[in-house]
Amino acid sequence: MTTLAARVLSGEVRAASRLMRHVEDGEPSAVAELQTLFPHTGRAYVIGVTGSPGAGKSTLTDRLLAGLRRQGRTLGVLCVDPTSPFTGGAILGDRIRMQDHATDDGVFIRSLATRGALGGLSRATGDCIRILDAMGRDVVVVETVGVGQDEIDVAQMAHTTLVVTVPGMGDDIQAIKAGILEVADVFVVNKADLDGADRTVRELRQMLELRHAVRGQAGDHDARHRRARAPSAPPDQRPPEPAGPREWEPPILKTVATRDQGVQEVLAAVEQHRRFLDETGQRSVRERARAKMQFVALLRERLLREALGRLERERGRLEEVAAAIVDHEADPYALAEALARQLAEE
Ligand SMILES: Nc1nc2c(ncn2[C@@H]2O[C@H](COP(=O)(O)OP(=O)(O)O)[C@@H](O)[C@H]2O)c(=O)[nH]1
Ligand SMILES: [Mg+2]
Repeated sequence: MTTLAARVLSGEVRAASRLMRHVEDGEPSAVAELQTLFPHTGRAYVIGVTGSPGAGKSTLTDRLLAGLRRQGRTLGVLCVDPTSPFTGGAILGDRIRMQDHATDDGVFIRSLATRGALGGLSRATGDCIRILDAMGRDVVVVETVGVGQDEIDVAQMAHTTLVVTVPGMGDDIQAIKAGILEVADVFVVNKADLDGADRTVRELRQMLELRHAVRGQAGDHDARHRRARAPSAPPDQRPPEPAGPREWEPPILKTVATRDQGVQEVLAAVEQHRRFLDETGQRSVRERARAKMQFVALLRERLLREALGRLERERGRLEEVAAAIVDHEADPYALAEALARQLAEE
């Protein structure tokens, strides 16, 4: 057994930190370690906290950690912020803000930033969730900035996703509509001490009602999609549809994270959602979605690395190839086709 993985399994924080660094840097040696850990994963409950920069995600996460610690749970926290390169201020801020927990062995906090880009963030996040899971952490909280496909991917790795918004961000709600809405299990209107919190709650509620109305219509794409994703028995063996639809209604909760107001209600909503997932069998649906997401991220990065490696050996560095494309000296379609065909033939 590889030592780093063995040390992670025994709960050693320093080993986990090191392995996470390798994972983040895309070091090939991490793969064997992750393989060793994999059979020991699948127990942790994953909570996603997503929303715009400055919405108060870290402050809220910090408060949630305190609450979960009081319940006796061990925790892992990943702050995924692609907008903070390397020594970015936000990461430092997170560290300072969460310092209360620095001396608590039951809380393990780590920041992840994009190093290699090219979609490596979701792969690295998925791997780090598994490391924390294998370490035996009961709950893993993943904080992400809610913009972009990568972040939506990451949000989909959670069992329960909190979408944090703040008063007076009409545009923000537009952005939420664009994609994050579908992954929100609990809406949090943080900074409820500021003007306009109730209005934001109303706007969110209207948006949910609208979605509901659209869903209710025949031929609704979303509902069909949802049914199609449910664990499926052959049609004739499928139990009759329950009379009342067992759909989750995302609650909309107001918080003032800085004053620890409303945080217990958020934790209660997470617990309720967890029970809902268990009772309806949707937990396994989520876990399949997550497994799919993680596997696709892994595969994408792995194949891309292979293809780009070959490209570099045969045609020069990616930047040079890009310059050749701009000058019309290289045909991007032909290059991609050729690389894909070569990989497929091996
Ligand atoms: N007024 C007010 N400020 C808050 C609240 N929660 C967080 N903040 C402040 O908002 C700023 C951004 O918070 P942070 O947690 O770093 O946001 P993140 O970027 O979403 O992680 C900080 O200055 C916080 O102190 C709140 O409930 N009310
Ligand atoms: Mg933050």
